[in-house]
Amino acid sequence: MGDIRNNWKLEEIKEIYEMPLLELVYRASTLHRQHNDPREVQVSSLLSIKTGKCSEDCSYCPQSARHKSEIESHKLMDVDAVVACAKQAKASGSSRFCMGAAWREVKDDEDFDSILEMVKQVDALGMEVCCTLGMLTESQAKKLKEAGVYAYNHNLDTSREYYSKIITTRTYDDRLETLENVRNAGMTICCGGILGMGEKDEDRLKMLQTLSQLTPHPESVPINALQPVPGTPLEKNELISVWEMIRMIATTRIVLPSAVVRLSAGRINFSKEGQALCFLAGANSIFAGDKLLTQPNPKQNEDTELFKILGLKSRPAFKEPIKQKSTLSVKQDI
Ligand code: SAM
Ligand code: DTB
Ligand code: SF4
Repeated sequence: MGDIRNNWKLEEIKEIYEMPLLELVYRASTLHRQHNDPREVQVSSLLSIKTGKCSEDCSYCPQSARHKSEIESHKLMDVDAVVACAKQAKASGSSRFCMGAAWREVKDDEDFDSILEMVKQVDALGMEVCCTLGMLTESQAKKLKEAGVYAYNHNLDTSREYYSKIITTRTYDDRLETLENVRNAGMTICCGGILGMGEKDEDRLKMLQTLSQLTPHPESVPINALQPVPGTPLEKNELISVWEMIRMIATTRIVLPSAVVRLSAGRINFSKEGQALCFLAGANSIFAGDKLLTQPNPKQNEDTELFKILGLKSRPAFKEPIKQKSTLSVKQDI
C-alpha cells in the first residue's frame, strides 16, 4: 500500500501517536525525507488585513466581538498598504503571504473587490498568495482563484465532537463545505487545528483522520498551540508542552506524508531545542514576523539564528513535494 492514504483508522493513528517519542520522531523523520527536502522550511508571513469585531464566538480567538480582549480593531486595510507589507515580507525571505480577515464569511461587496485587487498585486510579486477570510461560496472561491490565490486557510481546529464546545456560531459541516468550495475552485487547501483548548488526545487524532479523508490531502496543515489571550474564554488554559507538539507534528507527518506541516501559533513559547525536534519530526513550515494576526511571534533575528544553527533554508515559492513512493510501512512491528 502506498503511504498516501485516505482510509486511516482511528486506532492506527492512535497507535502511532502513542509510540515511544523517539521512535515516533525517527519514523516520521524517515518518511519526511522520502517526501520532502528536510533542509527546506517554508517561511510564510501573516497580515491581519481586517482585525477584530468578528461576529463568531470562537473561544480561542481574541478577535471575536463577543470577548473582552484588548486588541486594536481596524477595518479592511488599503490595497497599497497591504502590498507594501507583502513586499517587505518578500524582502525578508518569505515565499508565502497570508492575508487574514476577522470575518464569519466573505460578502460580495466592495471589500471583496479590494481583496481581489490585493491578491492580484501580491501574486504579481511572485509570492504564494494565501487568504483566510472565513466561509466562502463557490463563486467567491472561483473569483479568488482567478485573482491568483494559491492557498486558502480554513481550519477544522479539532474533532467534530469537540468543535461545538469551542464554537457555537457555525458547524463542522459549514467548515467542510467551504473546504469543498476551495478545492473545486482549484485552490490548494491549508487546514489544521489548535492544541491546548481542553480537547482530548482523541479529538486531535480524529481531526487528523478527517484531514486524511480529504481527497487530495490538504497541501498544508498548520498545527497551532493555543496562545491563551486575556479576555477570551480560554484565557486560563495551560500552555501545551513542546512534547505534545512534537508528538502531534510527527503523527501528522506520518498520516499526511507529503503535506507541508506548519509549526504555527504558540511557537514563541517553545525553546530553540524544542523547535528543532519539531523540524526533525517533520515540520517544514513556520510563520515568520514579529506578529501573527494579533499575537506575538518569535523575532526575525531569532529565526534567522535558528535556521543558521540547524542548517535550514527557506523553501522557494510554488514548490511541489517530492513524488516518491515510500517503502516504510507505519504498521510494521507496531
Ligand atoms: N476568520 C477566519 C477563520 O476563522 O477562518 C480567519 C482567521 S482565524 C483567526 C484563523 C485561525 O487562527 C483559526 O482557525 C485558529 O485556528 C487560529 N487561532 C486564532 N486564535 C488563536 C489563538 N489564540 N491561538 C492559536 N491559534 C489561534
Ligand atoms: C493558522 O492556522 N494560524 C494562523 C493562520 N492560520 C491564519 C493564525 C494564528 C493566529 C494566532 C492568534 C492571533 O494572532 O490573533
Ligand atoms: Fe472570527 Fe476567525 Fe476569530 Fe472565529 S477565528 S472569531 S471566525 S476571526
